[in-house]
Amino acid sequence: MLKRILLALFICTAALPSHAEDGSRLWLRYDTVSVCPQIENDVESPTMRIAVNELSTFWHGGKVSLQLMADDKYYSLGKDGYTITAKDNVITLRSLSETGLLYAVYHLLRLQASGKDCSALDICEKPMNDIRILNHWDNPDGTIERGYAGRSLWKWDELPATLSPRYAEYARANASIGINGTVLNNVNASPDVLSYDNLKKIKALADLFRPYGIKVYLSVNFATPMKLGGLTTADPLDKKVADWWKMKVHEVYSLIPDFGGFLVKANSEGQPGPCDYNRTHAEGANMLASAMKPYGGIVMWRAFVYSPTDDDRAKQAYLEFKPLDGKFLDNVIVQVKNGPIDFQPREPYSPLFGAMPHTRLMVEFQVTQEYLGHSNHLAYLAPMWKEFYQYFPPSAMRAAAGVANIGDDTNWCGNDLAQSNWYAFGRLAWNPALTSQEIAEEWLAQTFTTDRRFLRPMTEVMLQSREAVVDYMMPLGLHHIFAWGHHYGPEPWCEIEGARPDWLPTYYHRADIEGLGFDRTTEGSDAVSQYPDSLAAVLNNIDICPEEFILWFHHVPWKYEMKSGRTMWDELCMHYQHGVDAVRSFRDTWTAMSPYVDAERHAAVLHRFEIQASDAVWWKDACLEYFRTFSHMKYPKGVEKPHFSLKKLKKVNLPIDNYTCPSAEMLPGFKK
Ligand code: GCW
Repeated sequence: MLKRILLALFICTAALPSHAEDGSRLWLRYDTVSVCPQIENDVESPTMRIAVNELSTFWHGGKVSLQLMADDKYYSLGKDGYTITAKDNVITLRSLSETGLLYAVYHLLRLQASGKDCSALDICEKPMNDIRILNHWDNPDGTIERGYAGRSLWKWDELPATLSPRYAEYARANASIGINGTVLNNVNASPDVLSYDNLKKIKALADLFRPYGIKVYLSVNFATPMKLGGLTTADPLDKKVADWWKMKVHEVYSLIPDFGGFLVKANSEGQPGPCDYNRTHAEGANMLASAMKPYGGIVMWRAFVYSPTDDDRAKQAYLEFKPLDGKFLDNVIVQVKNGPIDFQPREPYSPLFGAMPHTRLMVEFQVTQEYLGHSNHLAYLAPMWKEFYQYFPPSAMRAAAGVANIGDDTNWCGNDLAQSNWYAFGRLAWNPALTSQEIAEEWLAQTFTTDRRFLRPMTEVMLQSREAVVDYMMPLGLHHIFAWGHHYGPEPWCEIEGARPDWLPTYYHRADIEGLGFDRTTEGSDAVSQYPDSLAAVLNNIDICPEEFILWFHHVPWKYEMKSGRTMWDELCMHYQHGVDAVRSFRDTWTAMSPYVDAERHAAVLHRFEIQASDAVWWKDACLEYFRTFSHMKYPKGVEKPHFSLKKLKKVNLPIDNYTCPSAEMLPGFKK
């Protein structure tokens, strides 16, 4: 008991730094206590020290008792589950594991920070997914593929000797939302990642993250035995190759005994893989999985494959992976992007989900906004991820990955509002049944203020934001009409001689004199038939296909009558206009929020909204003016005339390396 009290007193007298409101504290802007709460805890360990420290520093209520339990109830909640009960002015947190207790502590602090009443609690939590993992696309040179928040957090040159204080802050933020794994490097992986020197750096991070319940994973290059090991082949059925991997895996585990596993992008976009040796993805994955098996490690094998020679790109992952169902070892999880193409503003779910009942599958979401306006646009993504779960129930999977939007920017994510997507990813990976609104409200309350005059309008803005982006970029099922290379602005007309056709917008929108959209019906590419029969029948029929997917599955005549009674062209125009109007209203709402938000973050976010509002017009003008060269139809009433001519828009050259404000530079002085 004496030890416990001393610990609490020590922490309470420690001076805490005061923080500027620069976004660096994320949603963890707890007020420190002046009177130390009473905390009861019998376990002394690094994890419990963090848990007790959090409570001693930030818990403003009465006594809290932390209890490790080992009975049937807690076994059934699993190692991450926990309960929180409040009775007679004592709050009791119970779990099978210390990590579970840490999660319970963050739950309690979240309730407090969101202004919830904590006097009568009876909470029982068990995560839906066992693995809740971020995928960083960070390169050894400090750049981040599709990263829009500065450079990599990982300072490889300084590791392992120097540990940036941000590593622990990162781990703490993840633990606070239940994220329990991190893949540190890009799926386009350098073989050097597995060099002994580099593994020592990885070990330093793993040691730091461990008390927060976070395991470290690595993306590996399938040809590493050749490039690092000097072998002449990486054929997974070659014994020397398998032995090399066993040796390397042993080395990894001797440094990091709880190493999580490997993530592999193979035979995709130029990466090496088993197919280079006429082996299947299952043969490649199983060879690695066998090496991991003795240590309890897993292999996450990506199903993101497509080649330029075949027909419809949307069909290819299914065609390649479905025949392999049941052939993967049980420590392989096939990681499938939520949609069949590539993280577009709206995609139907990937038909692989549900098509491989004898294989462990996990979903890969993209938290970083590669196709959603980078860190300039607000697109709160909980509604998008919930849309996926609505078609494909979460109970069928035990793992979820999110491509991180985190960099070394002071506010971590480039845009303060983009922190909500890191937060929402974690919360939904834990519990996909949470509503988008609940998550938005608790994030806003913790990140800014619990004042209802702020929460009500801003929750609405968040909830509408993703649909607005779909509307001004790619409504009605349009997809991949981005400018070449950077995936930021519109370039539906893009033609590049010699380029892969499936990297060009014209491949996807198929605009012609008749109409617009990709015919994926049984008369077209037949991608519809990859879905379960009942759904395929709906998607295949233009009259009942959900309109948000109509141009994904059908080549629709310009004058086709939509449910609203408008022609498809008019409907398209109305969606683009709605997107533009919505973003202007977001900007105006945010402007009116200045009494509730500190000046620094208010100005930073307002600047991004200005860019987004101007980008929305750019998108609308570029797409509609271009498609009009096929439809030859007029803009309907209520749709603004274009601000820019197609000729001018075609000349736009985005400064790709400068992500801060491309469109404002391009459209000087543009105002609504
Ligand atoms: O969306 C595409 C991106 C690539 C990415 C690839 C993938 C890491 O444009 O930058 O590469 O997907 O998911 O492998």
